[in-house]
Amino acid sequence: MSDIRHNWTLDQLRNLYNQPLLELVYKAATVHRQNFDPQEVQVSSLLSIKTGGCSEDCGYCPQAARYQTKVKVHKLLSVDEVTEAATRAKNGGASRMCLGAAWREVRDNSDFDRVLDMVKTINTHGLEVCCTLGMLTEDQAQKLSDAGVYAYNHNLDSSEEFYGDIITTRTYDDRLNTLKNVRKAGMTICSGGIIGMGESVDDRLGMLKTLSGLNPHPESVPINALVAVEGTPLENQPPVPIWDMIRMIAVTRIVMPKTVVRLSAGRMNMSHEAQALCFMAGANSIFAGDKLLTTPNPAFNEDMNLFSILGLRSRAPFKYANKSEQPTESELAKS
Ligand code: SAM
Ligand code: DTB
Ligand code: SF4
Repeated sequence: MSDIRHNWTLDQLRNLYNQPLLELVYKAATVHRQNFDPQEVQVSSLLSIKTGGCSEDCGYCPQAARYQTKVKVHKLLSVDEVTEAATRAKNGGASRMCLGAAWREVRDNSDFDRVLDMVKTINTHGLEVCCTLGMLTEDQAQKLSDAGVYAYNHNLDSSEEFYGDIITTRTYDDRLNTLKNVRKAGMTICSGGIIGMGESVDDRLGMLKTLSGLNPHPESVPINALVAVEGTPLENQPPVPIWDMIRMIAVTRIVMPKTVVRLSAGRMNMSHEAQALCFMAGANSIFAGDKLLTTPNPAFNEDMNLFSILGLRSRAPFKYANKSEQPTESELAKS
């Protein structure tokens, strides 16, 4: 089993990232096999429960009110609408439903009460629930946890140094503080970022340094390739080379060996062969279903076809004991 470390230095991360690509993939694949069943992939379904009209200025985001994008603004969905979507996701083979809201932060009002009802209802359908609703106070985090939220997604997005180039309406410390509240309330942490926004390799690695410095490590780390959306300040960013995505996933796998690494946004621009290399490099989760929050994602059947070609299978919900996200040694031995 690999050691869990919280003290990776930037130099060590650079050495990992810059080694010959196939060496890096081989090392990451080895770490992956020591800690997970490499044929198992966790499948999440995403649903935007409140779309657009957000007060923040995140440069990548089509849901920020200040940018002219084609996103159709929608107020908070009803519990029934969300239940219907959860049933579809479950029948499609997802183990987790992730509810996203275009909010800066949660407010203590009837919308929040409705989200708590959504969470309780989805749990009764046997799906893990993840929420991504913006910043949380300690008290709000506890309410979500009590309602049965399994994971809270709150991304650091990039390094602290680059953060201010992309977002000015909140700080890196605000993000870290919400993560602290999530941890305190007993939910698992899902936190990662985006590559392809114009950041340097050091910025990508700086983010991994911060994430791997958290103790315990986040249980899941989504790595998104920027989806450059018309109307956002980042609309003209060139697509990130797939080799960067593979390197980023591999380094994430090596430095957080027991964390679920999610190959997140950006798969519409990736071939099956490219995605196969990402799985080889240690990715073991995806968002499935033909829509992310507002942008397209591969169709569910296409992903199941890819799984069948690669010999991968979807992980069952609540599979591992005590929210650890990875098998115990005896569970691994049985797989
Ligand atoms: N409003 C909440 C927040 O910002 O935490 C939750 C929803 S927000 C859309 C969730 C995450 O989606 C962001 O932190 C960002 O990492 C990712 N995201 C948003 N737009 C994206 C894009 N165009 N390409 C890739 N990832 C994106
Ligand atoms: C994450 O890291 N990626 C997901 C999820 N967390 C919420 C969101 C991706 C959004 C891509 C742009 C869109 O569809 O609006
Ligand atoms: Fe709002 Fe979240 Fe989009 Fe930022 S990423 S503009 S906070 S919805």
